[in-house]
Amino acid sequence: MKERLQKIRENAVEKIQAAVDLNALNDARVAILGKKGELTSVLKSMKDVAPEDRPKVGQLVNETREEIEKLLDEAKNRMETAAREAKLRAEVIDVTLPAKKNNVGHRHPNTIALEEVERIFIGMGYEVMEGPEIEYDLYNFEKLNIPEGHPAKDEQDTFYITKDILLRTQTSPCQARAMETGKLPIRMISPGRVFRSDEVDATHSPSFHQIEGLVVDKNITFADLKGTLEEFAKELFGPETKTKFRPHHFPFTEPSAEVDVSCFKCGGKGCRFCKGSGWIEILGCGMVHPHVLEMCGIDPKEYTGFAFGVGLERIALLKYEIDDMRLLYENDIRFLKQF
Ligand code: 2NM
Repeated sequence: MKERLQKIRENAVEKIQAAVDLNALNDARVAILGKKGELTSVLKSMKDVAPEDRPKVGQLVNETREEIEKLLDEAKNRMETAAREAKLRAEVIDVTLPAKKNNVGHRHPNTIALEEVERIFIGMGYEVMEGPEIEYDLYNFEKLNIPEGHPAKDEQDTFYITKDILLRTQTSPCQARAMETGKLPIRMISPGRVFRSDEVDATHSPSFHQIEGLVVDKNITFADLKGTLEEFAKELFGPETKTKFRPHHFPFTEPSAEVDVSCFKCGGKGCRFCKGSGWIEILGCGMVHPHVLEMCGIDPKEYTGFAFGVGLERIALLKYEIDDMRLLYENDIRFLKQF
């Protein structure tokens, strides 16, 4: 019996030394101390040992067992410590490496220009009100005094979805909707995307952005319109800026005007930027046509109003001296980074 236990012990030492990892070590433990293990089978055969020898043999078995368990535990600790050390070595952070560059994006030139225009009008007490890009013909044309047969309604210029539904060609439908609510007075701007069936070139795109403004109250006159837009031009292009109102025609305003600002590059003397004229056209405006007020549920004998529309891209191109609108849509980071 003593030799058998000796053999088991030697065998165990060999198995434990041969174990390369924790799994192999566990296999060794099961093979020796497990239910069907070598030492366990010795315990099972105790019944064949003469009763008087049993205490002695039992003690021997226990000693062997304790010895093997001690060896197993030591091997396990050794492996775990080695694994932990390897992990720590692998996770070492080299604090001398250069830091990763943090790439912070910024606003698109269109957005910068939009926020500038919004800031100016909010400062004058205007609300910003947006509306749907898909509109009814009724709001985009009919209520704005653009009737059936008007050239603006041509399929060549407007994206129709059905006979009555289209992609808005201006943001004035937002203003028709605001007037219809009957909440007066109104001081609002409506910025947003608009659509026209145009070929792409340096100054045209089938989708661009407009900011339209509307004021409706008692006793609003053309003087209010002039004062407001002069102030806007000074805020946007600098305090030296002069404005010029030229008669024009829009179906939704009467009278109507186009507004030029003195060239902010040459101060009005004439340069390459203003094509020698000293003036740059920036927006259209006018007194809201009484028929438009009426169709939107406002009594033109009691209320009057003015309205205006500016192209956002036009403002961005002018302000940042960009000569091709397509650059605003290509999203080339090398271009956008400059603003
Ligand atoms: C422009 C020029 C002139 C305009 C008119 C209206 C409304 F809804 F009140 F009739 N909104 N915007 C308007 C007037 C727009 O864009 C060049």
